[in-house]
Amino acid sequence: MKTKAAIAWKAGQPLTIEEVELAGPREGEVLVEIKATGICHTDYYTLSGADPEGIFPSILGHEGAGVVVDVGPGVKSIKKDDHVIPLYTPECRECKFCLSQKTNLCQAIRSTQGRGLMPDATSRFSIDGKPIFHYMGTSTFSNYIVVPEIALAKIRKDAPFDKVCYIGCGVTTGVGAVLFTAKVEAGANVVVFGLGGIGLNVIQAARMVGADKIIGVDLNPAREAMARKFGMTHFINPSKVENVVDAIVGLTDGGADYSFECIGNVDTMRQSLECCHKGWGQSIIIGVAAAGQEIKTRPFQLVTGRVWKGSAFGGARGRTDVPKIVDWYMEGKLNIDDLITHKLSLDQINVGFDLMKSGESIRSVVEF
Ligand code: NAD
Ligand code: AHE
Ligand code: ZN
Repeated sequence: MKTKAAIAWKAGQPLTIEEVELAGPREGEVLVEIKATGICHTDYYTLSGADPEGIFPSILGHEGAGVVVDVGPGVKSIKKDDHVIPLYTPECRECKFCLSQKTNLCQAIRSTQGRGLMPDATSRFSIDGKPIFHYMGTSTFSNYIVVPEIALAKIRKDAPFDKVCYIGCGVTTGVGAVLFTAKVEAGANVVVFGLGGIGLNVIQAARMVGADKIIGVDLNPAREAMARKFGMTHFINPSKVENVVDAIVGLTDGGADYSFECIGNVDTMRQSLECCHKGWGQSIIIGVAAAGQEIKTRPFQLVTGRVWKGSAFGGARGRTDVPKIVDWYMEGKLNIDDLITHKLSLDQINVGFDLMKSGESIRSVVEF
């Protein structure tokens, strides 16, 4: 079949909207009509050329929601007309990683996914017989996609696609980092570096669990009002203080219990560790830094009990946890609506990247 999609032909160039040939689902695969997709900073990161796994030409996008159109042979857990969120972190429930119960990083299809291919090492997308690569196993900047069954979370049918698509990455990443990775407890002091599409979700989850001080750090002064609405109690603009770490330590009687880096900058990653409380403070790294970047600190920071941890997709197990997060939104426990600041058509997708770069948008959502 044909599908309309935004193609990333080369790093650093705007996407172009084209008709793409899409081959049907094979064994264990599912054809999904994407109804809406968010634009995440990671799409921009890969498009910029900074991602060592970036492959071109490809169809980016990993924050979608849609409806199942057809299933391939052997598919058991998903049927036509199901509403789904594609998962860039699948959940096979069979691999060593899934069975360990220690991580959400299912590795069943990670190697082909990282090479822009389906599990059988081929692409379903092509133009004039030449393959176009998949991205993060999802490629939600295409109206129709083929994905493995293990990479789909089945969600309730009354959830609006133009809102819950954001649960495909940003909401789950931010909320999950608080609930599943850090397990923040009531009364804890929390610091959030970067008040964008991820950081604001960290803030709303910190409020949800009853955190005490919730300190936001961002260079963009326009982020303060939105972050306060989501639960931030104190705002630090790094350009207005002499030393960000000292400012946080001063506000928190010695340091944060938990800090979350939601920028992707190795200098703020260091600050995120060093602003933590001696003996127990944990710094959770969410931001994705460019190829070649490295983090550093004095090892004494770790010797004296501060902890550096990473979090991918908020530590969420997609097929299990994503339907629950959709329920939380539908029950009014999570605010997604106010974070979706812009709605676009596929033809306007490059505007979405411009709005992100200029700091005007929190999330832009493309509706098909
Ligand atoms: P975003 O562009 O919406 O937000 C980034 C925020 O950081 C902005 O508000 C910006 O003003 C602020 N900022 C930039 N540089 C700063 C600095 N030096 N000091 C203080 N503030 C600064 O991005 P997003 O969609 O929220 O994504 C944030 C990061 O998280 C990205 O690196 C993205 O790739 C990554 N990410 C990781 C995961 C994961 O699973 N680990 C998932 C989604 C996104
Ligand atoms: N390919 C990148 C890594 C990018 C990365 O860390 N991705 C996160 C999700 S970001 C979503 O917006 C992730 O889940 N990582 C775990 C994994 O297996 O990729 C690079 O820098 O190499
Ligand atoms: Zn993302």
